[in-house]
Parts: sequence; C-alpha cells; structure tokens
Amino acid sequence: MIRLSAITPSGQVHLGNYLGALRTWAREGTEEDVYFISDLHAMTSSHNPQRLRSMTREQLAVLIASGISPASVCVQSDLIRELGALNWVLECTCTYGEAARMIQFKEKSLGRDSVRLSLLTYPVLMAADILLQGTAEVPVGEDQLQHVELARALARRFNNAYGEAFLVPNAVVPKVGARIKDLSDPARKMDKSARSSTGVVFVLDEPDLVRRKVRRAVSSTEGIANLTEILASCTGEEPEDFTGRFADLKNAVAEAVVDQLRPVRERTLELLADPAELERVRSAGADRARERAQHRLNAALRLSGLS
Ligand code: AQP
Repeated sequence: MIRLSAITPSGQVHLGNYLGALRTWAREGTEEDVYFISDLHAMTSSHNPQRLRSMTREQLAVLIASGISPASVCVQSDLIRELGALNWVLECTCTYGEAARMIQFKEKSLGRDSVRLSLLTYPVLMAADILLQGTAEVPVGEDQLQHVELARALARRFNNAYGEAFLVPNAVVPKVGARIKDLSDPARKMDKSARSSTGVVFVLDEPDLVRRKVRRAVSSTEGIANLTEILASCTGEEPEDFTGRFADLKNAVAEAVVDQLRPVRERTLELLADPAELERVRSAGADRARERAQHRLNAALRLSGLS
C-alpha cells in the first residue's frame, strides 16, 4: 500500500516540519511510500529560481538525513514530463467550478490584484502527483482534505468515463501530532515563510543559534504550552512540572532540540558536501517513481484517446 506525502521547498526545513512530519515519515514509512519535494507547487506564487533550486537540494538532503528511506524520496520536477502529461488529462476531467471552489485558492488569492493561474490549478497537479503513483493513502491535515477529495472525484470520473486507469486514493487525517508554534508569536504555526525567523528554529541552525532562539521565546501561556509540547515531542516523555521555573524550562527545551536535531543537521551537511552522492540518490528516486508511473500514464493517455 503506497502512502504519499510532500514538503514544499518554499523555505528551509524547520523544527515543526521535522517533529510534525519528517520524523514520522522516517519512523512509519516503508520503501514503497513516496515522499517528495514539491518544487512545482512552490512556483504557484512569486519565486526566485536560484533559491528554489537550492532549497530543493537542501530539503532533499534533510529528508534523507532524517532517516527516510532514500528509495522512497524524489523531487517532483524530475517527473515533470509525466506529471505535465497527466495534469493536462486531469484538467480536461476537472471543471472550472471545482477548481474555483477550493478554499485554499480563495484564501491565498484574497485581496491580491494578481495571482498566478497555477494557484487555481495546482490541486489538479496534486491529483496528478497522487494518481500517477497509484497512491492508496494520503496523510493530510484538515486544510488539504478538500484537495484529496478533488483527486478522488477526478479518479472516479475518469475511470467511469474512459476506463479504469486509477486507484481511488483515501485521505487519512493522522492522529493530532505535534503542531509546533512560532516561538515569538505562538498564535501562528511555525512557518517556513514567516516574516521573521527569530521564532522559527531551522533544522540547519547552529546549536548556539537554536539556544538563543529558544531563550528568546515569549513567556505567555501559549508560549509555555508550545515549549512544553516541543519538549515532550523531542524527549518522548511527559515533561516534568516547570511551573515558576521558566528559565529551566527554556534550558531543557534548548538542549532537547539541539540533541534532537544534531544528527540530522550533521548528516545533512555531509550530504550537501557530497553533490555526487546526493545526485545519485535523486536520480535513483526519480527513476523509481517514473518506472512506477509509466504504465498508469500510458493507460490514461490511451483511454482518453491519445497516443
Ligand atoms: N508548525 C508545524 N508543526 C507541525 N507540522 C508542521 N508542518 C508544517 N508546519 C508544521 C508539516 O510539515 C509538512 C510539510 O509542510 P509543507 O511544506 O506542506 O508546508 P506547510 O504545511 O505550508 O508548512 P510551512 O512550513 O508552514 O510552509 P509554508 O511557509 O510554505 O506555508 C506537512 O506535513 C505539514 O503538516
């Protein structure tokens, strides 16, 4: 059974991505699963090509350094030809109304004079990501459920109209995992593209920088709850009672985070210093994903009257 998840290279990987997603992918994922860097989705709003390339490479290294099976990791754009082809077939299966109803599109385009057309159509590309690989389960947060529903609707509609090409995927909402908040503004989640990085701990931050960021964390009730959650998530234990000992709590959190990230950071830096190895892993992952996609893509093209 194939499960598929992604991370968007819109910025550096942070502690929230690691504790909330990457660590679980490493612990629970199998070689069959697909964990990919969604660089095509990162282009749906204004982007810098050089930064996109370097963030994609960095995220690939972090995923592998996190212990996710290299066989299950790939970069979305390495399959751009296959995805582009299926995307067109699926756009011809989707209605404008369905795409325009997506809540994320409404939210992200709200109040903006101009948005990229791809912001409207990227849920169809997401459906192509899912269907091309024969995905059975897509673990998603509530905010992405509507997109998986669209993928299900398109798979069913295509199968009914032209013949069975796709497995209809299921969305699974994982048990509420760690939702890590910004250290300086705990009303917001920790975010790759936060305006200020003072409250965001990046996986590649040096240990002293991590300690400084944790020490500067706000001490509101939400701030303390967030630190306690981070501590519990890093140590896997119920945290001791730090009531009235805010400085001790911060020290414990800082050291737990540094310990948690140290091996990932070190392995990532080694991988980034070895471009040939990183390239080898990347191209093996792409070959594997492409191979798995080919017969499904061929069937979809043939059944819809192409090729
Ligand atoms: N703060 C968080 N706590 C726990 N999990 C988190 N994730 C993201 N932020 C937190 C999980 O990380 C995976 C990859 O995230 P994504 O690339 O899909 O982007 P996102 O959810 O939009 O995360 P960001 O970091 O906030 O990025 P931008 O700035 O691009 O919006 C997902 O499994 C996500 O749940």
